[in-house]
Amino acid sequence: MSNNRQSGHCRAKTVMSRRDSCRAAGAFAIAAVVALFRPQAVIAQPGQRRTFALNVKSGRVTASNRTIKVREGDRVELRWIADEALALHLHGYDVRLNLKAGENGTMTFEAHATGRYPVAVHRSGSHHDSPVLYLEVHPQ
Ligand SMILES: [Cu+2]
Repeated sequence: MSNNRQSGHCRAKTVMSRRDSCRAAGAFAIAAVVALFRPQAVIAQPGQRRTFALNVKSGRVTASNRTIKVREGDRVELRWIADEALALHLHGYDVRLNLKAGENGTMTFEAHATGRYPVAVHRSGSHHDSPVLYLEVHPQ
């Protein structure tokens, strides 16, 4: 008799604890779903500050990579120095910079538009040489 009662009590306890763990698993699953759809994942994060030092010699950038990559929304700073006087023109963003030989010059802008944009050298009049650099703005 007492054995039967004990086993019955045990079985009830087992069922109870199973239900509890089920409820806990359910709550965990809901928390995971809420975390996945938090609005924070949708809101654009503020852009980073990206600085590039670029050295132009004989009309060419000496940096190993002639394509620089940034993210949409970044604050971009292109610090130029050249061995001759020249005018630089970042197409698309339409940022222009006149450099004197051996003097630093900086282009500063926010990368608000995605795409691939050339930086051309203007030496005389409207003559366009092949781009010295490409700026790639990738989506966030
Ligand atoms: Cu141009």
